[in-house]
Amino acid sequence: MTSTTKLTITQPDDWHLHLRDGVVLKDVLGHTSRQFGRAIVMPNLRPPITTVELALQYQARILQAIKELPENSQSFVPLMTLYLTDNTKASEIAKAKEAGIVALKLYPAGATTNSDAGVTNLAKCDEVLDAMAQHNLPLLVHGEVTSAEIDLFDREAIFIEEVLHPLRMRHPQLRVVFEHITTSQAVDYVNTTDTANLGEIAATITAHHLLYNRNAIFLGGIRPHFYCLPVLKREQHRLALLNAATSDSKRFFLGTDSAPHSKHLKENECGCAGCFTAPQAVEFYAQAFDSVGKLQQLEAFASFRGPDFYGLPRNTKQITLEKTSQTIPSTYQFGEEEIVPLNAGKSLDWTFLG
Ligand code: OTD
Ligand code: ZN
Ligand code: ZN
Repeated sequence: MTSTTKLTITQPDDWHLHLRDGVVLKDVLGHTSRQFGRAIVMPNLRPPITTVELALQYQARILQAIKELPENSQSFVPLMTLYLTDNTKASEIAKAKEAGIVALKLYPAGATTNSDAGVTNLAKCDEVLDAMAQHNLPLLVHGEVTSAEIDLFDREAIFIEEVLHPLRMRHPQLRVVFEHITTSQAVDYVNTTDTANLGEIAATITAHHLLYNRNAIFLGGIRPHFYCLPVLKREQHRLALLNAATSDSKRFFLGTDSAPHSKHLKENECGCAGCFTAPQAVEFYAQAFDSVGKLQQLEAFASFRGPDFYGLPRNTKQITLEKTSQTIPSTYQFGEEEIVPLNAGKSLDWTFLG
């Protein structure tokens, strides 16, 4: 009897990624471009990427950084997004489409890292959302309510009822990606939604939400590298996500939400939110799929459903993973600082060969 030892699949894409900017950009980009063909680049810089002009300038900096990477990483394609604000103009949408921007991102103000400029009142965005539906530009949603009085662990489930569903009812042509879902309620909503009368919906799922539940944050002490937003949830939610990701549904696809912060900003009295998973992203997903005997579903989740949703061609290159154990390095270079990857120093069953 032999078990699967090598897995060759179409090169995957990362449909939700934080690349940052400036001195760390090249270091961050190197990890993702080694494994993925394309990535949707999140616009939550400081200041945020709110206009087509800013997005094109950011894209140019990324393309410049790509030129300094190894040969086999140079075909990487960054897909750009705009950060929706109360003041985004409807006229910016046609320009965005024209410039190849793939989506707009909704951050409820204050929901996550660098979201202070986010939307305070979605009613102010009705015209923009209509223009997006008209131009077939999807809305990518950070799906958490932000009121301080709502329990952190309930914010996603409440967002569905209070914000997401009403939003789709008001804009029935709008296509939506519910980003980095973390709960069974989100899985159920995406699975059972009325697509006869409402716009298409899909969801991205991170590797860390497939592999860990909230105990990981508190295992023998406080573990800042497992803290992200939306925060890890109970085991029952992790199981629902794993079930969705490995199912035949076209609505769930890969988005790492790899969100790098320097070691000192994570290991801090008020540590930043975000898990840095880019260096071993594909291996983490393989580990999760393998844990339930569903490796045969990995290619659809990682490489097919994302491009199909965005109306882009699937990648033609292939990548290979081997079931050989690797030890995750304790740190990587991050500009002039260091960064700690998720599960640093621990071993992983899978290794990316290229
Ligand atoms: N979550 N950290 C960040 C973004 C994500 O909500 C997200 O997309 C970040 O640092 O940009 C995080 O925990
Ligand atoms: Zn988010
Ligand atoms: Zn993110």
